[in-house]
Amino acid sequence: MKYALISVWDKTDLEKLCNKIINKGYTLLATSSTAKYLKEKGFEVKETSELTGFSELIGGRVKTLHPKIFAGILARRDNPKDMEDLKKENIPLIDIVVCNLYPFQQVIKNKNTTLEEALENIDIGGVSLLRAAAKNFPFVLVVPSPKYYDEVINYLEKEDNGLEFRRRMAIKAFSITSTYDNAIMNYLAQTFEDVISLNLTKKLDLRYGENPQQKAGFYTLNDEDLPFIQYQGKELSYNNLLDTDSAWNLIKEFDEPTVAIIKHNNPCGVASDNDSLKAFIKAFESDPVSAYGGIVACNFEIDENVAKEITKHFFEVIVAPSYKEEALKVFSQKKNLRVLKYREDIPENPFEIRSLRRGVLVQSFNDILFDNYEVKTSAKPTQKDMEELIFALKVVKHVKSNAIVVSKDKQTLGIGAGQMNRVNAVKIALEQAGEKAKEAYLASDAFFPFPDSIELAAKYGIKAIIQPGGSIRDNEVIEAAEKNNLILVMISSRHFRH
Ligand code: 93A
Repeated sequence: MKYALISVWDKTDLEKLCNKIINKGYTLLATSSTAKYLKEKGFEVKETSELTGFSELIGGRVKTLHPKIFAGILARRDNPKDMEDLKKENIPLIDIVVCNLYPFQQVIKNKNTTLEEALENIDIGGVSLLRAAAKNFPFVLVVPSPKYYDEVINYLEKEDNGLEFRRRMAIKAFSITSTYDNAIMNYLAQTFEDVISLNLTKKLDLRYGENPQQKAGFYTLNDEDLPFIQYQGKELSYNNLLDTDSAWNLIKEFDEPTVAIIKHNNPCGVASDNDSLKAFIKAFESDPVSAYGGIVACNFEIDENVAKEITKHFFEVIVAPSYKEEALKVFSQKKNLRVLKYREDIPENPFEIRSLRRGVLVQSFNDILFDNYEVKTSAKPTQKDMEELIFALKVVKHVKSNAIVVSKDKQTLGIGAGQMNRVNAVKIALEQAGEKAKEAYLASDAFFPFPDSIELAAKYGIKAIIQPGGSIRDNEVIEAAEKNNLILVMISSRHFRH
């Protein structure tokens, strides 16, 4: 008697597969609900409890956890002593294991799930079945998901030796059980210190990495789906994805309609405006030269007018939370343009991870703009001044350090990024803003170590500056601002981005 054990939560396409299995001369052995389901569909099935002599115990927590099941899966078919043991105990061989697990990951997505419900959805026996069958893949076929039923049917049809196919299914099975265990770990983890599980699943093959000589792929944690939907355009590249993520994180700082254009992982133009079309035009006009070939992110639904304006220029990627149908029609005329919808229903990574050549760094996300602020000069900001400063600060938080942003009317005018000293970043931002720096606002991602940056800003006519304090020369910096009639606001948080 050849046995195939069927124990599944997800019953998708199960009949199709079982028909083939029966057709190949196997007897179906199944756990209670699966057996009931199959019997209703007209299959002849033996219940696992008939084989073990035990009815399912403690509310189904023990269904298959029995030597009569596991020895039948794990026995080495070419080992006489193993086979002798089975014979002695009257244990049949189980050559196929079709199993998929309690839907723990789905259950915990629901915020109302209690700990008790979550624990009840931790599959123990199913994981053991998958692991046992996968371990013994030289002899046993494991089928860990309905995704593979078509391939399995094909395999059963061909009846070649099939070792390579069984190995591939074994890898899938171990991948599923390890992802499953990681999801449990992450769920139970209560604090940052607990959360150290990095379980990566490849979701996209990328043509290459940052450069053509580098291989690359896109992976998600805990087997989450891709966080975006691509409507059209060329294949996404490694750099596209990197820049798109930066662009998205930036615009998520803002409530009002905001557009960010990103180049080489730094914003080159950012603008907010109640009118979304104006927000795009302002962002583009911040720095039209750099915007060429950039990534455009909008935090609003893109309509036809905005789409028409965008398609006047060359961009690599457009990303938005949603699109009006007419907007997608406009974009479709630019075949190569990648148009993405960002999926916010996909959970964020629980922490930020960066890879070193050896090891990885893990930190919580920089989700705070500032807790409190203090005006350090006798010149005081109006509410509008504060709004303008906060706009600049939200942008500078997403610029590589040392970072300086000059802006006015919620439009960036100059951005100094990635400089090794702060005064150079100030110079670059101010030079780019030029005449427009008059009465504009300046934000710095970290403190000014010397008063030179303040003096330079004053020369260009900057009205107000926002920066985290903390330099041993804070007093000299404040003095320089006072002397030049500038408004200086100090905040509590630094925003390095290395
Ligand atoms: O509660 S369990 O961890 N105990 C077990 O012994 C066991 N064996 C299989 N859950 C167990 N399973 C799982 O039950 C399978 O992974 C499958 O998802 C489900 C099928 O049980 P039923 O056929 O009764 O619905």
